Amino acid sequence: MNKIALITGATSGIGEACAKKFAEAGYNLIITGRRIERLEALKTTIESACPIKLLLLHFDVQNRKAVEDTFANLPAEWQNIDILINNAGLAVGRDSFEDADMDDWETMLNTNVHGLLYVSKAVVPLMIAQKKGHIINMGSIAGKEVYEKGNVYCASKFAVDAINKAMRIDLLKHNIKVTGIHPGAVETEFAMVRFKGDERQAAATYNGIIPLTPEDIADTIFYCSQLPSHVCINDLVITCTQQASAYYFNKNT
Ligand code: NDP
Ligand code: 8X3
Repeated sequence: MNKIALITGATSGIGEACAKKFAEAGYNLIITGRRIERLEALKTTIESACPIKLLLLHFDVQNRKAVEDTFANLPAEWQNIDILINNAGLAVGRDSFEDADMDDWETMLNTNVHGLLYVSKAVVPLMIAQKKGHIINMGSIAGKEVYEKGNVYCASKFAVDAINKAMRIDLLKHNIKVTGIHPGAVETEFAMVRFKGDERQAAATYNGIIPLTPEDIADTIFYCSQLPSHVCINDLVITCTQQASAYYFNKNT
């Protein structure tokens, strides 16, 4: 195995689970995030179990210059990226439109939309040069249905859904696969971030259901990435069995 997967937002949750999954399969990994100590800890964990190479890239995806500078200085041996998993993202706040904080909205749009674009623009030329590649964009069920107090988080994931479709059309001529993954509730640090550290509200997100795990999503992404070169899963919505849509849950009472 001499393949490279780049995973953004690998310091927790779905990104971390993807890093472990792809490392077990022998991929060399570029892992990114803002929390460098988490990246270093993950590197140590993976290296103790898997004979692969890891490159840690430490930047905020909202910072266009930091993203551009990082990829402009990517070592030659790390440039043949086979798979890009655009996973870094977040929700901040869950407030009605009239009460929501403009800073929260900007953080979500800057991270989930602009950040994904900055990283993709840096990596796509490397895939075009190889005449192949696979971009896996992390959307959400929130990018398929708008729900109460989801406003701008939903808007950011609707944008990811549109960018995913647009990338697939424009990159078709370059033999680059583009896959959108749209999970429902997954138990990660997502809810703690959304509710700004309020443990009670975060825990309530998963009350009465067995949610998806980050490993469920990593397994699904890995499956999508292992299909024959002529097969591309375009779009995939995945929920736990007790969730049917953004609104309908069969909660244990
Ligand atoms: P986590 O909070 O556990 O992980 C989020 C990851 O994104 C972290 O590694 C974090 O790294 C990174 N990240 C966030 N902001 C930035 C930034 N500005 N720059 C760089 N990295 C950043 O949540 P999840 O694993 O659940 O979320 C991963 C993705 O999955 C997100 O895009 C989310 O919207 C999506 N998703 C999640 C669902 C869920 O229910 N959990 C359902 C559907 C989609 P660091 O803080 O170190 O920078
Ligand atoms: C995360 C899932 O339903 O909280 O994207 O929007 S949801």
